[in-house]
Amino acid sequence: MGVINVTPDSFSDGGRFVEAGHAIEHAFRLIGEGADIVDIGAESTRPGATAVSQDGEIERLLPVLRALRNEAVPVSVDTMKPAVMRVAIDEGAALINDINALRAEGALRAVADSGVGVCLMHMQGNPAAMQDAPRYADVVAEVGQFLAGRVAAAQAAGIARDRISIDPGFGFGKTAEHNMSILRELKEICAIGLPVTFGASRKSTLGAVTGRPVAERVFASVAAALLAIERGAAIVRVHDVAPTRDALAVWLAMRGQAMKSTREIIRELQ
Ligand code: HH2
Repeated sequence: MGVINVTPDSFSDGGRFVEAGHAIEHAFRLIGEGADIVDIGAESTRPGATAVSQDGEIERLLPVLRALRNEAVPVSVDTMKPAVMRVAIDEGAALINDINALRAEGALRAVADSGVGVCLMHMQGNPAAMQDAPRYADVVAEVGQFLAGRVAAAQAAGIARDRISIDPGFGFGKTAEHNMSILRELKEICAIGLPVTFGASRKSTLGAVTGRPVAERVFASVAAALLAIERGAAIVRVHDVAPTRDALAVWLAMRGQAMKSTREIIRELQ
């Protein structure tokens, strides 16, 4: 899953793709590099980022969604707002990626009323304050319990299990130590029995581990993605698609498997 932030203030690439033309160009670049899904976000979740209004978020998303509408690669929209979810679904999004796990009023309904997939992510607290004092007795168990609860809520609202992915939320209300426990024990989250999405790309924990600024975290991000895949992650959310695919190709080759493109997979399914 390649990340496109149509935001002025994302921690990793803030401001680079806020203009629709740049975001669209970047989306096509990531597809060309082999992204199987593109995830478009129009509101930064970075601690301290300024909130964007519902209309502002829709305005940023629309041109990008429309430009990608006829592409074979499924488009995911990273949003917490039910009204934005509904517009994104109408405009052809295949997946709603919600860091708030559909906890906003009306969010379960917005997804249940459609046939799209959903990614339910764990976050302790809210984006503004989540890094102030994250606390867990057992981070992996608590994240797992939260995700299982949200899956149950989604199913109760009418979202079939085969439409759901879960994400432990690397960096969302977690210290570097919590994040590393989650990566190390990711199999526990996979044991819930749903495809796991994992996103450590360029995050500050990787900066803490390597001592590198955001722009120099590509190798650390690729390492984290590969470790997550090895532990069972089904989707890795990354900013650097080409190097991640190279690492995955080596891992697959070691297992005697070949890398497939989205187009090849779709052709096989037809
Ligand atoms: N991380 C970010 C945003 N959305 N969604 C999922 N499912 N998992 C993640 O780990 C995740 C996510 C934060 O990264 P980024 O989009 O690069 O930054 P920002 O929130 O500042 O736009």
